Amino acid sequence: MGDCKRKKNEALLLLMGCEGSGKTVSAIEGYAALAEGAANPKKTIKLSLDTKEPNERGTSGIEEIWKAHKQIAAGAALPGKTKKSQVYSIRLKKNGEEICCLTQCDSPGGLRSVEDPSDEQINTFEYFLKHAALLGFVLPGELLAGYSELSGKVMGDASGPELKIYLRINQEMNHVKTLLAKADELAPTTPLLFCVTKSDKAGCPEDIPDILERLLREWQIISGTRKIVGCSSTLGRRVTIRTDGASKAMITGGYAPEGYETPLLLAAARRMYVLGRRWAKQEQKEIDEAMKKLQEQIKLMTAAKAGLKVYLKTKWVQAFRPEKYLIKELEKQIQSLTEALQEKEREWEAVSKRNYYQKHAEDILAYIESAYPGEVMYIDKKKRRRKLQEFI
Ligand SMILES: Nc1nc2c(ncn2[C@@H]2O[C@H](COP(=O)(O)OP(=O)(O)OP(=O)(O)O)[C@@H](O)[C@H]2O)c(=O)[nH]1
Ligand SMILES: [Mg+2]
Repeated sequence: MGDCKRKKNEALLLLMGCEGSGKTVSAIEGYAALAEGAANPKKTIKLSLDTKEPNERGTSGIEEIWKAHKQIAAGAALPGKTKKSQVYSIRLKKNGEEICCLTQCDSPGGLRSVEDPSDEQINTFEYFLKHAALLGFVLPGELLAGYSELSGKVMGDASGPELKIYLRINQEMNHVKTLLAKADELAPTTPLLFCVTKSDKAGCPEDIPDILERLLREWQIISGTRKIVGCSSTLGRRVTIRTDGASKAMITGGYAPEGYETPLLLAAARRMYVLGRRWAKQEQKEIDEAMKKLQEQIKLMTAAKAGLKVYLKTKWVQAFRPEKYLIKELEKQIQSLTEALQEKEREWEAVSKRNYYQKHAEDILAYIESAYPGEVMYIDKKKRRRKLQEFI
């Protein structure tokens, strides 16, 4: 990655998956969806990309990716086999204001098809594995459809075409497991993202979360150590693609892409959540320290007041009583310190209201839920299915 170190406000997304699983199409259509703009029904959350201002990485790749999208939309060829890892980097805006930089890595066949990957390719891959906001695995729709068809059959009972499906699932899930073993060393808590691409081949998008959850449970990928999200996308629910003869596939009808912005947005939401959690901790730490000082001062003053009271009880002093006004002074000070302490307590409570990172994360998830109700899955660290809003 050379000079490409992750910036604070940057969300990295790594998409891994077998050859032809739909990674490049996902990268192209994901950026295109955001470049065209996305909004919730009430238009209170509008997400878009800044395609004019170069970012720290010089908005790398945006022109090629846009050109590729225009070609797909116009029915020209779909992308061919990716030969070299590509890193795309773009600024994400919410209601016109930049909230973070989104950087995605698209590698050829998740490195499986590359016979002899270069050192640079391996470095980029490991860098993303280590720093990504989400570790994304692409599972093509036909794999999920196949799994659904097997409906719990064990390998011994499968034969012919079923056995073929069984072996394909075996191969895919073992590959996911191998990559996860590597990720466990480099990034043991990064959440996982499973993207079901070509969902036109996998049936109804509302059913996909359940099938995906079953598959991940069966393969013990839901282990309780990481949060897991799952989403789906397609070039069109009734898309037709010509693959015969031509070197590159072409869309012949039904182009209506959906779901492609979700992986990018989930990565952005996760990054915002992590930054927000860190920010709130620091803010509250400072308030805690101020509160501790105030509590100590109150303690000292209260002790001084108690001491003076005892002193005042002696007969000799009672004749003069010059300290009486001192007690009043002390009481006043204790009162104002107590008020300052209460103010700090209120400030502590209000930290979450000032947490803009958290707000961005919540808004992004609210957009996803409004665009794809019930289609995005979230499983928490207790291995329970939860509402997407609870992902942060
Ligand atoms: N039916 C259908 N086919 C799709 C869809 N998306 C992609 N495809 C097909 O899958 C092919 C491969 O997609 P890519 O995005 O190039 O796959 P990849 O994962 O980048 O592949 P490599 O670069 O070889 O690793 C496309 O050329 C299309 O033929 C979809 O939503 N529906
Ligand atoms: Mg590719």
